[in-house]
Amino acid sequence: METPNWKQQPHRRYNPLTREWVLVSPQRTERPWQGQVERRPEAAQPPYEPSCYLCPGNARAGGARNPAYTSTFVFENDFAALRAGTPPLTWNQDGLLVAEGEPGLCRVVCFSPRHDLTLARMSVEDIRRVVDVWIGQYRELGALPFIDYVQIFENRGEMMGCSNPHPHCQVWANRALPNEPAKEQQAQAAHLAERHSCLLCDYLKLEEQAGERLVCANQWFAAVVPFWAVWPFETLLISRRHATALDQLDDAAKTGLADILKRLTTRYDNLFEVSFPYSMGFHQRPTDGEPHPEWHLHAHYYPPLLRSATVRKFMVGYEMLAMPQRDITPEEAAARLRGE
Ligand code: H2U
Ligand code: ZN
Repeated sequence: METPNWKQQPHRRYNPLTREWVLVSPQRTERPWQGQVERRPEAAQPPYEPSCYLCPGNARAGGARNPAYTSTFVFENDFAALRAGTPPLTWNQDGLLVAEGEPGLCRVVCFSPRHDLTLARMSVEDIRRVVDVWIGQYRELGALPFIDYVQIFENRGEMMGCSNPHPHCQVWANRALPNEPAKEQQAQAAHLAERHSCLLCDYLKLEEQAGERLVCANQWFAAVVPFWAVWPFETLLISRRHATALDQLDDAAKTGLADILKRLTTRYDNLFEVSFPYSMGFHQRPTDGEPHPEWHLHAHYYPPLLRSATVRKFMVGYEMLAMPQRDITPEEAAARLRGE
């Protein structure tokens, strides 16, 4: 099927994972690119920062002290949003006032003892250790009877609410499937039931044929600007082999994941020559004990930067009240991420 020329006309695109639409207005970026990019020099971070609550040996809020760790380090979040002992009480008044007690756990994962590193600047070998920690956390937390979903996510950069440049991520695990994975689960289950194939396996085949939205790939993973992207340089990292979760990756694929994480974050950093801010996270099989063949392991990257290191995208106005909207097409965003 020949793709219409979407470069000129406003149109909406369908997100088959969430079954929602995004408005694309490419004519607003038709004006030629000025090539001018404001750069904001970044303050260089020291390898060890005495006031950092994530650096080895330092004190955290609430009195705990980090060990002198030399690789990765996991601890219970001192300000956890979820608590293990929360009773799962329910409250329902006429179907309109509805609430449930939500038990869960929140952890913080330090990627490296080095305060000045980021995933883009860590070695593949060291990122592989982080991948192993993620798999360990997914397994350990997912095995708890009151945990049906494990969300691994990273906020990077002040703009995305990251509290500290020290390389780290968070793991929140809870009883009920959260909204975003719940939408994706419904869509993936429906696709499997209707077509007897996996939604993201099918989607990735189309993207590999088209090529224009591919950002980078290795034998195990591919990163694309999804056809339905909302954030200017949003990407979707997809396992090329069907795997429902991180725990199904074999040894080579785990290293493949470390490799693609480094490549993708490096492409982001190259875009505006800054340590690129984003929120990212994995979506994968819930840990409710069901096999969930419909689930396909992937990660979303949602970066807020738009035209330069200082101009960012805000979800305001029309987007809060009506629907998400973007100006730069996913095809153009992918080309820029590839460095074209
Ligand atoms: P973010 O940078 O994504 O906010 O993650 C840092 C987390 O670290 C945050 O959730 C926790 C915060 O609650 N934290 C501690 O657990 N102990 C501390 O001493 C400070 C911050
Ligand atoms: Zn630090």
